[in-house]
Amino acid sequence: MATPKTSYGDNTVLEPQQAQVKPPPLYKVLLLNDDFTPMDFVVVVLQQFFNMNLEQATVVMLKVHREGKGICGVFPRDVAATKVEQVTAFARRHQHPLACVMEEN
Ligand code: TYC
Repeated sequence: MATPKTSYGDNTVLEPQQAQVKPPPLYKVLLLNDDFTPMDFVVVVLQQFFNMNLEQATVVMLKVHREGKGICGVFPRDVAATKVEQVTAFARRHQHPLACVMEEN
C-alpha cells in the first residue's frame, strides 16, 4: 500500500520511503569430510536430519567424500543452527568426528 506524505505544521514534509523489508537471510548447512566417519553413518545422517532418500543421501555423501564439503540444505538461521546442533550431537553420541557447519547463503 502507498505511504502518504507526512506533513507537519512547520512546512516539514517527509517523502514516503520505499519499505526496507529484506527477506530473512538463508544459511547453507554443510557437511565436511574427515578420514574416520563411516560412509554409512553419513548416509544415515542425511536421511534422518535432511529428509533425503538413500539415493540422494549417497550422492551428497560421495560429493563430500571426494570434494571435502557438500550442502545438506538451505534454511532460515534458527533452523540451520538446530540442524548443526542435532547432527553434531548425534555424531558425538556415536563417537564420530563428523563436522557439520552453517554459512550464510
Ligand atoms: N571420508 C569418509 C570415509 O572415507 C566418509 C565421509 C564422507 C566422512 C562424508 C565425512 O562428511 C563426510 N569413511
